Amino acid sequence: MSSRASTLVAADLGRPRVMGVVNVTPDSFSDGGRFMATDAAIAHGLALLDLGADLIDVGGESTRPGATRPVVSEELDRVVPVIAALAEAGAAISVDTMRAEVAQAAVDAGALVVNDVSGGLADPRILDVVASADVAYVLMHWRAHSTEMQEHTSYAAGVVAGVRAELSSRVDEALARGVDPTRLVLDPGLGFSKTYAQNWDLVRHLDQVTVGSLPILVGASRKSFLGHLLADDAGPRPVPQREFAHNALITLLAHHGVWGLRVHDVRACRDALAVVTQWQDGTEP
Ligand code: PMM
Repeated sequence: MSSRASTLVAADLGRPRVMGVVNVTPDSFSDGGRFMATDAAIAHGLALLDLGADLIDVGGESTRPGATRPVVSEELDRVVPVIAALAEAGAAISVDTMRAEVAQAAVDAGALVVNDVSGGLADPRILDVVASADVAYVLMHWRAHSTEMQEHTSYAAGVVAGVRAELSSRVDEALARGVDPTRLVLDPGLGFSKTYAQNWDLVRHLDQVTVGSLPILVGASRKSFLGHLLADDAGPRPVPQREFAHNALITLLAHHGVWGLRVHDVRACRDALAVVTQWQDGTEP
């Protein structure tokens, strides 16, 4: 069935789409507290659009390891006014939430994408919200909430087969609840119940992670496996100094073909994608 959301998923931009992150949280690991005020979050979203973001991902809950959850009303207060203002300004908005109530309010405020890091496990009712609205659904691989996710990194058949099998069963559940498959995007969930080495295994074998031919979104920006890779005697590379490595990684991912990249630094990402486009087909960036 053709819809706004399936068109958004299927559109061929000739490059991965860029999802710019706006975390309206006090405690996200990379930008917590910077965009907590509604005005600051809106201004940041508009700035990311100017820099070339295709989608703005607005989230009100930090998912960094060990984070405690906001109550629903707090999450709603954080994200809904930001989504409404950015949608009004013409932006394509994704809401980063695991909660059905927040997803519904975000859709009502104009969101086009529900980005659920729990793939419908944290609050299964979110699948009903997605099924009954004209929205795309990013279904991420997830095993547990942030307080305990790093206790669940054991994959009997290896992380690639394990993530694929678990994504596949979540896709089955979403379809059973009536979610339109043309509106689905999968995400391997880098950093969520994954060791550093498992993240690298996943990015190296993304083609084996997907289910059928569903498109893949990757969120690697500023994550700790990059900090670990670049560690020296002083410890892991600090969050603000991981961008060059991230850009190298997304260049590789783009060259091998992903649907989307979830990033904090939109300009750096668009620059990398311009290089990939030029490399691949010689069209002017
Ligand atoms: N990572 C974070 C939050 N939301 N959503 C998707 N789809 N994929 C991710 O990898 C992802 C996400 C955590 O990162 P942040 O704190 O920088 O937002």
